[in-house]
Amino acid sequence: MKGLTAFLAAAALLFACTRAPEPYGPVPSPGQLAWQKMEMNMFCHFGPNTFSGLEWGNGTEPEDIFNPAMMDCGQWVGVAKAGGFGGIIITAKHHDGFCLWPNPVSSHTVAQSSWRNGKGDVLKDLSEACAAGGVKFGVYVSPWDRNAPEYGTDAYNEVFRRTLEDVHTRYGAIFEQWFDGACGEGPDGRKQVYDWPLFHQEVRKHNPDAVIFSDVGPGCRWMGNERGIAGRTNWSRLDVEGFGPGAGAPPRDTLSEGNVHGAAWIPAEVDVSIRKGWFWHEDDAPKSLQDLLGIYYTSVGRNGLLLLNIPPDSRGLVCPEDSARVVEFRSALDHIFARNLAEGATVTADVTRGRAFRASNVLDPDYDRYWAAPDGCRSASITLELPEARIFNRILLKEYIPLGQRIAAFRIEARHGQGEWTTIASETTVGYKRIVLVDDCCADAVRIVIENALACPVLNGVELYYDDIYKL
Ligand code: FUL
Repeated sequence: MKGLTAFLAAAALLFACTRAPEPYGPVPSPGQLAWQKMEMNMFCHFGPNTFSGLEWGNGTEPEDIFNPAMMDCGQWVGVAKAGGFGGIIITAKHHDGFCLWPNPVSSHTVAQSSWRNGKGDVLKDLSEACAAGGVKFGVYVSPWDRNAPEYGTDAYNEVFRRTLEDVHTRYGAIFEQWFDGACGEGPDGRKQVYDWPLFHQEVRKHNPDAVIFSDVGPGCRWMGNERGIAGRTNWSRLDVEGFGPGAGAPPRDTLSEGNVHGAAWIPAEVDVSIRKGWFWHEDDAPKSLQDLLGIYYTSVGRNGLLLLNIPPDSRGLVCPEDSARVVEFRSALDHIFARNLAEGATVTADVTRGRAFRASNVLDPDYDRYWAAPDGCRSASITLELPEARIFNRILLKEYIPLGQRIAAFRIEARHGQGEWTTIASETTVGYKRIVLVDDCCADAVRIVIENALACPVLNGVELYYDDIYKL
């Protein structure tokens, strides 16, 4: 009897330790997870402002101003692919109200312009080019409208719903719907009370997997600035109760860091333009390669998704300066992240959960294989003994977010030869992807010390890289 009890106890312990950890807090939906894995998307601001030189058109621009004589969306898609952007989001309608497709509930659209004799349709061309190129298609549709005669009355909510219905039913699957928070008043002081539940419902009806962006989600959130810099601490959770998009949004530092105990999974999207303006202007120029690499580290490297705006010019093409910069950016990233110097390491942890969750899983490229500490364990460390001393200056960590975001504080230590362990970085959150920049470090062992986690930590990647050229 005693033997049986002991056997059952041992079996229970084994079972407890081979079970996957319970998720902690809110977790990403399948759509949000697929979205996060895209890492970088391309934004395209295009419309009357491309021709007028303005950033916010006032809605009275004649339709004929829109005349991109050489427009070729296949070229935009080519730029996206060269840059490694998995999706393109186009300003189907910006604040000036001009619609880049023949929206039947508006009289301020491509159909009223003489471009292609009123038969042109940017959304049709772009969605087809995206489908042909294997790039996902997304839309920005500004709720604020400086042209719609109904704006500022209840009737506008229905006009906007029908606008969304049109966009979401004519152009195939839409992976992201962007709702801008900007909402100024028209010259006559008109204000609109938006019916957000109606708008969300309309999007979900036609594209249930679309991630809905606004300052407060629900799919992903604005991260509080247009400089490309997410919080060094960045939780993918947010409390939205009592808040709304635009003026009703949480403070910017909250948007940038999220809420540690936030009730909803609303990860950060980092929107920033390759140029000063969102729209193409003749006297503007692309950011430097160093600036773009910095933005990569403060967006993708800080648990954010980078939405980089590359605005087509007045010919309807991405200009050569911008496309060349995109190609340079991609080749720099490919160079920096070419070889994972953690490969070949022997990985151990100071605690074990069972074979299925062993420490060496952090080297397994299969996304769903991860290292997990036992339940109740809030601190743990994982050590990589490298085959020989190696020089690195970027440490990339991945938390297995299908189980929620758990790590709140960690440090990275390095050891060379028989020397002491030295702390080379101390940080807070990890999330989907965290890239820590350190000075050149030569070490034959690296230790990730998780000092504080909200539930047993889970990591599905520890990688080391050496940037020998661009060094920020
Ligand atoms: C802002 C807008 O007002 C800008 O024009 C731009 O579209 C940017 C992405 O969002 O709120």
